[in-house]
Amino acid sequence: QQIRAQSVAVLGAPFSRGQKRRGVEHGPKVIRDAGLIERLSGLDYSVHDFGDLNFPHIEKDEPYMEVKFPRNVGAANKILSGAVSRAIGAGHTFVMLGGDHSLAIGSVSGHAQQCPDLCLVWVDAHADINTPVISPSGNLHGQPVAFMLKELQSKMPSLPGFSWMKPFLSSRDLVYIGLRDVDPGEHHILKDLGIQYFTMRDIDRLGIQRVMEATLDHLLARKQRPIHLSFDIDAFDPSLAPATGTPVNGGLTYREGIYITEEIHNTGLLSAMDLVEVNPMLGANPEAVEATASLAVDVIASSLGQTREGAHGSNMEIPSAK
Ligand code: 5AB
Ligand code: MN
Ligand code: MN
Ligand code: MN
Repeated sequence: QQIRAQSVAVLGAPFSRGQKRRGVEHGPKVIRDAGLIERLSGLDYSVHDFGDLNFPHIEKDEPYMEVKFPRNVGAANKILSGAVSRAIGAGHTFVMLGGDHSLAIGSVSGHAQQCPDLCLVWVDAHADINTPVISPSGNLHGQPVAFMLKELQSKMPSLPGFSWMKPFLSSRDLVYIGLRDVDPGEHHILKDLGIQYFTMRDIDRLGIQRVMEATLDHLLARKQRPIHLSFDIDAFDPSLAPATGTPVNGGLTYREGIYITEEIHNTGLLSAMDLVEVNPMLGANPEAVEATASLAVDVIASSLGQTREGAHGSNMEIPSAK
């Protein structure tokens, strides 16, 4: 089953209410300004840039328990979910530019509407699996995975703004890579549900090659199915990706990050991806912002088939000597 489409849809999601810092809503603009569309057009795709979504601003949005902006986050994700479902239904490989990571709720659920058997690779310093009840911050960008998992359904309060969505993912269809800042409640959930994860320590022990082998084996050994890659730029070391809201030391090297995306591409099964948490207001200077945005472009291009070894068309010949 080859699901690789020859067209890519790019959609910006300028949204920041899943956390408290301003600026991450400008992520789509700086990633485009770093040359994303040109880079993807250089690969073998027709690129459809659908621009940025328009999200409503819901004025009255009191916290629910400790959870901040539930109605705004719920409404934005409902809109995003519909847009992703339509793009995948039209046959595109889908790329979502965030915005904060609460947007994965809409992105992955919209993808799942078209591809109910999808699996999820979550590349992040964080597990983003707090339930609204255990979240230490109340920020929804630290909770998206909890909304997706069937196994957590009974632990999830009904938040205002989320009546449109139902959990759709089994915990065995998810693998984390890059974890190094996991809250106690999250750690309990990971262990309790037996979720497969590879922390930075696991990458130190095994090397990224064996981590990717185990990741793809876990998700694809029984059957080939569509992959959703949700890539939080804070998975990288802060020296490489400084312009982000929740940096954690000791992250992925450039080569580890690109190896992850090359291996995902090589499966031929990547169906949709998110690139989230680029915040241009948090770089110490313009260079820091440009470095982070350009890294985001490299991650997306590599996920879609840009290789380090190079490539050439099948009709190429070595020109003869004159
Ligand atoms: B990100 C924290 N676990 O729940 C929480 O950047 C951080 O999308 C979440 O991975 C980080 O607030 C969310 C402490
Ligand atoms: Mn995240
Ligand atoms: Mn993170
Ligand atoms: Mn973050």
